[in-house]
Amino acid sequence: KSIQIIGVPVDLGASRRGTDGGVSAVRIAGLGEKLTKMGYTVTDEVDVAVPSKESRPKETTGNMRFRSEILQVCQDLAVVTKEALNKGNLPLIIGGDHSLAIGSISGIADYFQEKGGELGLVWFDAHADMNIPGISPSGNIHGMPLSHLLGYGDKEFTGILSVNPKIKPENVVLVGVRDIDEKEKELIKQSGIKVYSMRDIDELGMSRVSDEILEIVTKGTVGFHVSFDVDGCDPEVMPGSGTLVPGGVTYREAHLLLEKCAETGLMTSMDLVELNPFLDKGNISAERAVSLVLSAFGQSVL
Ligand code: DIR
Ligand code: MN
Ligand code: MN
Ligand code: MN
Repeated sequence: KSIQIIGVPVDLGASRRGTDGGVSAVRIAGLGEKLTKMGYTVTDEVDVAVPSKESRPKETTGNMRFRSEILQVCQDLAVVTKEALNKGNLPLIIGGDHSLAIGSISGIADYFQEKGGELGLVWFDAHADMNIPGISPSGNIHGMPLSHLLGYGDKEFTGILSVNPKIKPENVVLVGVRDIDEKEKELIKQSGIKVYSMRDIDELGMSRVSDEILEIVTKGTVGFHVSFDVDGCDPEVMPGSGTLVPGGVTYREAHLLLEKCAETGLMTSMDLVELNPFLDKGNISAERAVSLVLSAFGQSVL
């Protein structure tokens, strides 16, 4: 099996600077080498070009900050992820803030749509990322990717590569959520996507939650993508991220979910986002994130 690692050093979608460094942090933690050791071929590692904040006019306010820059990044990234699949590679996208997922998943979903297949989606996050321009309190695009993939919001973002919504609500699961904006709540309910909150994980346990998630994202689909925002984990596990929310998923629970994802043999691709090495203790968050990615790609103890 062959994996293409795609680096997207974007921090324009968030208020805190520094998620662009997440790409480096994960590479320094040995992602490529460790996947190779597991027996994967890691081919043609590429990066998508992202302009720095300093090189652009200031955008301190607005409905959708750095819209044109992020749109370009997402359009370029969609072409790259689709091309990776066309070449028989499994796309592994490392970020960068979560705005990049509009691009990565648009390319992946479009590839399968052309073949008549639907893509499932596991969204691991402390946040719902279901804001749209006009309801978002921050104007930060990293709080808007899931809504756009479902077809809500800015028409140029929803229309990347094709005009159809990239993902159907019945194929989406949000997990780890514990910080949702007021108006975002309404859109989540309206969309009908399934949400597993921290309470669900506490009451049912991650083993059962994982089984239920995988049932949903594999039913009627060709496979599923995992969009992994490291802030879904507890801040004690992942201190190196910009919008920490206490009471998150433990290291062991996250490993269990991802090991079960691997066991299905149906994971098509993965994003690893929101790592911020400037807020980290050493490089511990990136090192743990790499270990979690290895679980998603089938690493087990024995
Ligand atoms: C918040 C934060 N809901 C927003 N979102 C974050 O700005 O829309 N997503 N941090 O990961
Ligand atoms: Mn997110
Ligand atoms: Mn988040
Ligand atoms: Mn389905």
